[in-house]
Amino acid sequence: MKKSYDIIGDIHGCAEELEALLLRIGYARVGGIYCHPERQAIFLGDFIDRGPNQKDVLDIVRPMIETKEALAVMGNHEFNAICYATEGDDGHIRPHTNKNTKQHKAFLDEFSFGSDAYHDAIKWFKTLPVYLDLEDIGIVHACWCEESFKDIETFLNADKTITDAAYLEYANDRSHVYIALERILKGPEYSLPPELHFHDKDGHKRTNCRVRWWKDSHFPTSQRLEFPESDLTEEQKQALNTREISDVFNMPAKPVFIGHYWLQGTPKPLSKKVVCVDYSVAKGGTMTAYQWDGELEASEDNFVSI
Ligand SMILES: [Mn+2]
Repeated sequence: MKKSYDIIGDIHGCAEELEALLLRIGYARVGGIYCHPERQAIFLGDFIDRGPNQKDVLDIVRPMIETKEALAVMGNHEFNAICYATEGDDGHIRPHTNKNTKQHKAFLDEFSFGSDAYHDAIKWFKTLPVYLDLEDIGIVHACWCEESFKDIETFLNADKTITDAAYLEYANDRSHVYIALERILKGPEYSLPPELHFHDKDGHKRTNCRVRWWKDSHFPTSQRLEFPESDLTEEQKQALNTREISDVFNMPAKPVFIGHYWLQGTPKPLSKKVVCVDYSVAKGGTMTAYQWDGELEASEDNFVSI
């Protein structure tokens, strides 16, 4: 069994960068499928949306996963795509609003809604597990949360794929399934006090922000939250530091690899046990991999970027 992994971050339709990265880290195309004699690739999800080559990406990763040259988990973009395609009791589980359709546009342009190719892609997305609890490492798109894994246990199949019943349950935003899947696939959020509401890059008013769940409660609250580029003033930071984050996050015992967070700059681990491999390739950043060879603590020397 292969014990060395190349863990590859969010791809978002950037097929050229993905191929360049695979070649750089020693994969070769044999019979149309990228493979490595000694290593296995692991994809962190978010294959689709945003970038220029949606179909090309699926044509690269699907055969790798089907032949076990690679493992993969589901990203929130594949999950959203399934919900956009699936009817619940009250219309599509992800409503076809302008905002949701716009976020999904690059994919819908290449896979026209309702076509055979579209249904085939959606069916394949459903085969992606929510997380992978491997012997020595954990793999999940946004947040490693064992409590949430337990909360949705009965709504997952043995291979950690999502049951049809879970998608219907998710349509109720007060269900345990909704809360757990949001946390696992999109990451935990924090409700901001009214004076700290902000507008995101699309002009949408945001009343909450992402939590850096890998920073435990020894860090001040302002460092555990993620704000857009505009930094907080010293006063705002101090006001925030008097507030607590009520959610408790247990730090993983083994190395955990995530994507999702659109990081920038030179890759480095988020902590000794948590590594994010998403360096914003679809926003002018890099396609990045972490080469794991059995170490118990993550090292910044193990990143490769294109
Ligand atoms: Mn994501």
